Amino acid sequence: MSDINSHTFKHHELMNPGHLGCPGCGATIAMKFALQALGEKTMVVIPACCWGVIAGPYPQSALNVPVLQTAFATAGAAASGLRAALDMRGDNDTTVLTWAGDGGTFDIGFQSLSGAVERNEDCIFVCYDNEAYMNTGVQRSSATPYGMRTTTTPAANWKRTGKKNILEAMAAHRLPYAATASIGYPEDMIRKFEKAKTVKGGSRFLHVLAPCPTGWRIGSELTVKIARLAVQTNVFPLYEVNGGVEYTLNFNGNRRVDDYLTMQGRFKHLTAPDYERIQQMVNSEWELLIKKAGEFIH
Ligand SMILES: Cc1ncc(C[n+]2csc(CCOP(=O)(O)OP(=O)(O)O)c2C)c(N)n1
Ligand code: SF4
Ligand SMILES: [Mg+2]
Repeated sequence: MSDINSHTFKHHELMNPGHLGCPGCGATIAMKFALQALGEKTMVVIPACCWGVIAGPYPQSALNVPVLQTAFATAGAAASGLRAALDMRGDNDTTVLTWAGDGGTFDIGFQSLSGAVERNEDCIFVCYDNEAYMNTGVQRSSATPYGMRTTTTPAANWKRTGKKNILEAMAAHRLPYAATASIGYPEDMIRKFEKAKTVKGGSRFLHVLAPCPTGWRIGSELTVKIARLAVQTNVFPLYEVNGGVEYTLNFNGNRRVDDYLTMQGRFKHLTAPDYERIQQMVNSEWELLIKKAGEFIH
């Protein structure tokens, strides 16, 4: 990738060293990069999720930007109200950023997000995806991948359905900009947040893979490595969609899914035929993406 390792940070640190996340929390790293790109004129809307805890109890805060905590299902609506209030005050500069987990995006928050994006609200909507309801004890969501054990898909009943393709669902709203990002590729992620900030004309959506050592049953030192492997195996491809239709692929992975799956306790029950099945699923999604992008573009 041409520009993936060539970024210089523009903004000073907007996250404090202390926070209430677990050691190695990918969602915490994701926020650090997002704010480095967006800068201090940002207001963050957080529904119920791990980040509702990570930020800390008022008057303490891990963030040096304002935070509005809202109900699990309502990030899109709360952000719309905040945007309207800022606009009434003549403040068009401040970025309104929703920061929801996969449960608050793919599942219970989906109607609110879809409504906000259909109205083309001038906000950046982010899903930090740790692929389950982590804050309440690792229950499956519709972002949980095929093969994962969670507390609601335990033992032999590991999840047998695939992950919802949230980026396609958002692209179907024909919003100005949507992209995937991984905390394992900070330069690419920061570039996408900077782009989301400058794109005018309505809603932007970013889907960020944020591994969770607790729920994925990995060592806290492996978060970034796993986030990179997800991209290198095409399990979580990096791409952008302009206007809901124009696809650009940012990275061409060539490793087998086994390299990703075998490092994680959440998949340790899987056998060779399961790896093969998942490889086939990944390959067919990747081929669809190539068709949409026309070709792989650096
Ligand atoms: C209406 C409602 N139902 C359930 C809850 C309990 N709850 C709080 S956080 C959470 C899980 C959030 O999962 P996700 O959005 O994926 O974020 P994560 O915790 O994984 O960061 C749940 C079920 C709630 N706060 N409100
Ligand atoms: S449970 Fe997972 S997402 Fe939540 S704070 Fe811990 S590491 Fe982060
Ligand atoms: Mg989650």
